[in-house]
Amino acid sequence: MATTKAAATTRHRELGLSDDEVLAMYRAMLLARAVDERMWLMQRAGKIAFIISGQGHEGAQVGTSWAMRRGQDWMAPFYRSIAATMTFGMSAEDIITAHLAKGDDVSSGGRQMPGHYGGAPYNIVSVSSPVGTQVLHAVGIAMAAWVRGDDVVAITFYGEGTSNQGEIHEAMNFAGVHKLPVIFVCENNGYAISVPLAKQVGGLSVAARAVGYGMPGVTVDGSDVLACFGAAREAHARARAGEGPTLIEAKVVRLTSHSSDDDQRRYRDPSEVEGLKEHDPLPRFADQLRQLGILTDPIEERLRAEVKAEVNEASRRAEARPDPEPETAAGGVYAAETR
Ligand SMILES: Cc1ncc(C[n+]2csc(CCOP(=O)(O)OP(=O)(O)O)c2C)c(N)n1
Ligand SMILES: [Mg+2]
Repeated sequence: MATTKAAATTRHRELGLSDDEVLAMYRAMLLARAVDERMWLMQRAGKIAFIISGQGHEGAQVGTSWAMRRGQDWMAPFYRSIAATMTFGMSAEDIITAHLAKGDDVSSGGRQMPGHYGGAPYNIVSVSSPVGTQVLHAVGIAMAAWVRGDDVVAITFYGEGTSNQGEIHEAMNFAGVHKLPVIFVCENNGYAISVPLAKQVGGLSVAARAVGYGMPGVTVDGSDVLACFGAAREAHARARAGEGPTLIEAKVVRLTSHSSDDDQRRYRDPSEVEGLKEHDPLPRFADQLRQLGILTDPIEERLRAEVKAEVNEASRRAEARPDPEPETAAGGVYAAETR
């Protein structure tokens, strides 16, 4: 065990992370999971129309987003990006408010579907429903930064099913040709709703395609937060140095059904679902931090109590916010309305 401890100690320090920072990363994951779980309850209680969960993806999201500069870089997320958008600045209250479609929600004033995160104050571009469009947006942002000479890196997230869409290949090839400062994070959870990986990705590897786009492709264990951080930190440095984009494929697990409208028992064996728990990034990170003595029982208790209080307060405040005015329903849809 001593060797493991020594190796683990060097690992986060070698990545430039302090003990406090890795604990903050763990807290961020706990908070994202707690917000996610609370929203399932709110959906079941009829308060939220629909929830599409990030449970199982938190390690990849917190790890990669942690390498970005909040308020300077840009993020183009997807519908599972609860932990990523929260790491980039959105609060528990922002996320819950958006799901409740309240009138002053930062993402869209209550006019987007649940899971369509965004926030101008946070440099987070709004999610669009057709999967993969956000990848083009990230490349456009990186292109604009390059043209203007701004020190900006764009990061975008999407699933492995989405990685087969035509515009993904166009976006990546364009970014590769022009060496744009963009990081592509594919959260490969092995399913596109009910369709398993073998029926979506011919070569079974998303990262292997990177060579054809003219960029490095890295495969990481998405349940290993530090591995994800390390890959993103390197990709960020490469982007800033003018060396172009990176494709990171994070192998993650989808711990829930695709969404609250789906029932994975119809296409996933119960033993498979049970086996996913060992890849849950939360207990895995907790174990690593415990081995180092960074996480102890009293610290874990304190963190869980803080997170619970934060989610309670966020839900209370979000529920008390006003609904949108009916006459704003078509706002942002027709050009004439925006004048
Ligand atoms: C262009 C387009 N096609 C189909 C859909 C319906 N759809 C929504 S999510 C999804 C699955 C995407 O799977 P993946 O990219 O692996 O992401 P995951 O949900 O597994 O995280 C599909 C097919 C859509 N929203 N947009
Ligand atoms: Mg998938």
